[in-house]
This record gives sequence, structure tokens and C-alpha cells, in this order.
Amino acid sequence: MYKIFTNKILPAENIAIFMHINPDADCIGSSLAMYKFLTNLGKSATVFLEPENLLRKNLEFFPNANIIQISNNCSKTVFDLGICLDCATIDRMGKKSANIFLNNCDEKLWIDHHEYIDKPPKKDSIIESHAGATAQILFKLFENFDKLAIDNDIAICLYGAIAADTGVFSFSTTTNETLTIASKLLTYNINGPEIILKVYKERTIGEFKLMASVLNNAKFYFNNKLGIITFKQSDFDKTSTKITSTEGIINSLIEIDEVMLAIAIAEENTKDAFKISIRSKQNINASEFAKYFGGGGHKHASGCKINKPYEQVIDNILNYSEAFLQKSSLE
Ligand SMILES: [Mn+2]
Repeated sequence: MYKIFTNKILPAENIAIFMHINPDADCIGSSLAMYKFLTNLGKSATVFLEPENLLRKNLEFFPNANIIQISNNCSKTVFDLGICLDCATIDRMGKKSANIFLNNCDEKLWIDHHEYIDKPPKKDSIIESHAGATAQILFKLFENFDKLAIDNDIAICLYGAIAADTGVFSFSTTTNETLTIASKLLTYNINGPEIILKVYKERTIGEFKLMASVLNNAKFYFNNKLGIITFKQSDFDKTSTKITSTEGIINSLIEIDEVMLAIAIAEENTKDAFKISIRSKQNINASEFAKYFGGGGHKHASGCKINKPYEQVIDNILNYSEAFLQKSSLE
């Protein structure tokens, strides 16, 4: 695993880093940590983000967040290496980013902690599905490659990314390894509580209002085993928020004692396109649920996209959930 990283990084001088659409704290933190690490090694690095994907305001504190470029800015440059981070499918990168990754990068490297539907070639990928965050894998790679090239900026990015993706070290993905790495990161000159406040707790007033109204309209089915919340474009418009503002709100639903499966449906900017986030607990497998709809993820947190009118989305989810919950309760 470490050999792949060493072999790809050593000869590369000009490197492109790619995020997924609607990037979350793990994705942004990992990308900016990778950027700084490569820069510290004397390499040139560019971080790309698909057009019309802004960072959530609370994540702009990550060091070097200002260097992120929009993907249509560089169609002709050729990179020695393209690194795709935290991105379970090529579609998740967005069209423009995927185009640069596939056509303008001589070598490719995927680093991720999601289960893939179409696995990238083994020789080009480092995938650890047990890891709580992509940033957790990056720390091990960095430490192994050149520990001295890790600095405070990198520690802030990695700590924030790991804290956010593990629900501040509370999800079932939090392991001995997660906490060992977090503890090593705290030996750098960083402010742990302040980082956690920024990546996980802080909301704008608009985001608070969005959360309040969406949770107020939550619907429950099958003896409260299933909870569903819906974010419509009109909710975003009313509260001056964006789809990235939905992050974490679904957790309030799965925290309800009776709810075993929580689903957030968020309307995207295009017609009849919905981003579905899924959370579960105990033996209910969110990843299996997402796979049925062409997505993927982890046992207790996953996602997919459904491109249909809203009423059909709800119908499909309810139909599948009933059988799915019944089957899971027998296992
Ligand atoms: Mn992640």
C-alpha cells in the first residue's frame, strides 16, 4: 500500500488533486493536506473543484483554502500525476474534474475509504474501507513517506477531516487507529476544540433555520423505524443556504431511539435530481441500501443519487425500505 504512494509520488513534479462534488470536510481537509504535503516536498500541486461547487463557509478556515481552483481553468495542462481523494465513483468527481483526471494526468492514484461499485485498478488505488476518513489514510501515508514534511497546516486539515467524518469520534468507524492518529495530530501546535467547532458544530443563522424547518417536517414510517427528511430548493432559497448546508443534519434523525434507518433527500440544482444520504444503526446496513439505488458507502453511512420526480423518489424509497427493514430484522 505504501509502495504505491512512494512509487507514484517520487517521480511526479506537477500534481493535480481532485475532490468530489459538494465536498465535505474530509474531502476538503484531505485535499488541502495533500496540497501542503506535496508543496513541502518541493512539488507543484493544484487542487481542483467542479464548477458551481462552493465550499461551505465554515470550512474556509482550512489553511490554503484559497488555492482551490475551478476545474474548467486548465484544459491544456498535463500533469505527471492526478490524485483523486474521498471519491467513491468517477461520476462523484463531476464532469469537468473527471475529464482533467482521465485525460490530462499521465499517472493516476485513488485514495479513499469508500466501498467502490466499479473498483479502480489495484495498481492505482489505496482503498481502506475500514478507515474513519480519507484523512486517516493520508496521515499514515505521509508519516511513512516523510514524517518531517508534516506541519501544523497539515495537522489542522487532517484533524478537522477525521473529526468531521467520524462524527467527532462517535461513529462506529472510530477505531483504535483513528484515535491514535488523532492523538498524534494533537502533538502539533493546533487547537483541537476550535477545529471541531468549525468543522462540525458551527452553523450560519440560515443553516440553523434550514435545519429547524426541515427537522420540523420530518416524516416517520414503519413504527418509526424509518425517518425521512427532505430539503427542497425552496428551503435553500428561503434560508439563503445551499445543498452543502445539509451536512450533519441527518444525524439528528438517526439519534432518535426508535429510528434505525434515516434518509435525507436533497433536491439538486437540476430538475428531478436528488442526492440521498443514508444513516443507520446496529445491523441495518446503509451501504447495502445505497447499492440498491446505484450508490455506496459504509455500513452506517452511505449515499446515492436518484434522478426521478420527487413523488417517485419517495415511493421507491418506501417500497424498498419496507422489505429491507423486514429482511434486516430477521438477520
Ligand atoms: Mn470521507
